[in-house]
Amino acid sequence: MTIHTFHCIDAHTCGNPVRLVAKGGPTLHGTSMSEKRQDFIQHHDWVRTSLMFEPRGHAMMSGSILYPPNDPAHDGAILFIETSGCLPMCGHGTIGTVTTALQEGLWQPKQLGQLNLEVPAGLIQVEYKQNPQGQVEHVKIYNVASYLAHQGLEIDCPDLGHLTIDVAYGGNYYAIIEPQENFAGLQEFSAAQVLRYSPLVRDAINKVATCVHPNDPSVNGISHVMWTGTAQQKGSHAANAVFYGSGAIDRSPCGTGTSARMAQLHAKGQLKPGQEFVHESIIGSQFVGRIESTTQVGSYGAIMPSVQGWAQVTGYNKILVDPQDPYAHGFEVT
Ligand code: PYC
Repeated sequence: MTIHTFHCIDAHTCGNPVRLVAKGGPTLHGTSMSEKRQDFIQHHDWVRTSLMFEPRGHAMMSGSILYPPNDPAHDGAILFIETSGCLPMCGHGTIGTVTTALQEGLWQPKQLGQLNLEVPAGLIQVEYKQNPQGQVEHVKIYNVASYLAHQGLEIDCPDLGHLTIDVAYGGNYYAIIEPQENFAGLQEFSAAQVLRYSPLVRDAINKVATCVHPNDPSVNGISHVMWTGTAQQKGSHAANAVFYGSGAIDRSPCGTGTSARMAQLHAKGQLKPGQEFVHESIIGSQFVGRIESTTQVGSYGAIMPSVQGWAQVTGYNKILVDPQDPYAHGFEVT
């Protein structure tokens, strides 16, 4: 039996891991990254679980596989892999992937300082700043159109009580919990409480809300739960903690989450186009968000968000998956 070898470069974006698979990813069928994502989910998901779950990964592990673009006019294509599945879009994953791919010479941009990248959620533009030493100092993503899908949904969360929740899309669907009677705000909540209540909220909200992307029905369901609160860092406008998978809290401020949050605030008249929105994570790291313009997604009013952050490469990781290993495809302790 063949031992599978994956040449990975590990990085983190503002504290959250990004394991980039530079060599060893499967060939995928399809003419877009959305179709290729479906092919991966149906035929190759073991690659994700092997590289993301224990013993090679951990609850927060997140990564990407590089593919050639489907349209040669573009610079590259990314498939996102994570403990929670194969995301349509991942903001911190894009920032880490771009930083690593450029620093390691895996992509040759058609135009210096800019990239057009295909992701399963659509086409995204990226701007980056690379210093003369080759270090990428920051990456700004012009993310997919983001919109408020549901406002004021009511659920009962066991032990916490009644909660009123909005749902917004920023590349994934987010249940957004703002401070209210039974939730005083993230600053009053522990990581253990985020881990305890988020799966309960996610189950309950998916029972009362249907979310299907108007332009791509394969993007559906509320996968992420965002708890919001008062900023703790100088320069931040708000704080958040995003729960995903079966036991992960994003250590970064969450790119798709920040996009979803800006869409929600814009729809409620609390954030204007052009206004900066500095979002802080559970460890205090910051992304700079901005509403670039407004648009429509199906019948929904939407925004075109940008999110800027930085990443750091942490090491080279040649990972072996031996089919004879009883834990070849990984495991989760839940
Ligand atoms: O940055 O979009 C993001 C993200 C999604 C899940 C974890 N991070």
